[in-house]
Amino acid sequence: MIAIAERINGMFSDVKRAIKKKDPSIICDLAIKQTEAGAKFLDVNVGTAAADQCDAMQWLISVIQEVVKTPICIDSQKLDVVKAGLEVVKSEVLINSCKGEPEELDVYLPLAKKHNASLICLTINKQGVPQDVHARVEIAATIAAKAMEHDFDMTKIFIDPILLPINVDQKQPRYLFEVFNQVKYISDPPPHIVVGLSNFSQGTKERSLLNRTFLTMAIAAGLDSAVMDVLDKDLMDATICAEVILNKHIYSDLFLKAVR
Ligand code: THG
Repeated sequence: MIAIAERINGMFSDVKRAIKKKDPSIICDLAIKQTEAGAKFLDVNVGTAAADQCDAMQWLISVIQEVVKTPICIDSQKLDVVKAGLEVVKSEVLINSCKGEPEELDVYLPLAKKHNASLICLTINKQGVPQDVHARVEIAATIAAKAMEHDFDMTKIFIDPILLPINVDQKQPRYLFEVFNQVKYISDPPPHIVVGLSNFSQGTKERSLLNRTFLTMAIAAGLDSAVMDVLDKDLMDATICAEVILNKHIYSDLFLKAVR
């Protein structure tokens, strides 16, 4: 599992406050804790706290890079904020995200290539978020075709089929499992598949249980990455356990420790 740690996001009130006051302590603490918990990337999202989002992105990344070497995932819908982040990032980097439309892919793929970055592409087009399997897979195929056209390394593409909260439409989880299964056959090698896991339980009770049960089922269907709460130990344990069950790690009685 390529775990992308979700917590450095201006959506959370402590991070929002830290961005406003330019107080590095909370950010450093989250960077270190999430790294120790097994994050492969640290998602960095400025949210709505800052007047100048480009400046806030650069400040966050600089603060993080003072304490950890963990790769950064620049999370913004705005191209200028992504570019600002790319200017200061020293590590391996993942751009989060671009829409699966040809015009947007023609901008983001060359940008990612220039910075040797990986790229999350959403299965969203001009019509919005498709609600069925076929339309999502079709957009995923467009993304893969564009990546090939730009001679972009497919193992640096992450397809995000958009995970919606379970209380919005209970048919969606099964659709997503089907999408995970189909995306594996889109190219050889296939792209990665990623979701924003905590979306799934927004507005519900039993958030942690819903998230980790979805994640173990999703791993079985082919999901190999998630923006997730790596500080949720039960979630991380369930992830490791699912991967042992799928024979991705060797079983031993100490498998949780051994895989960590
Ligand atoms: N796909 C991709 N990137 C993403 C998402 C996605 N990045 C952002 C988001 N979705 C994933 N990250 C989060 C982070 C937090 C929450 C959900 C998704 C969350 N936050 C609490 C809530 O809304 O209830 C906030 C709690 C608080 O304020 O303390 O659930 O889908 N590529």
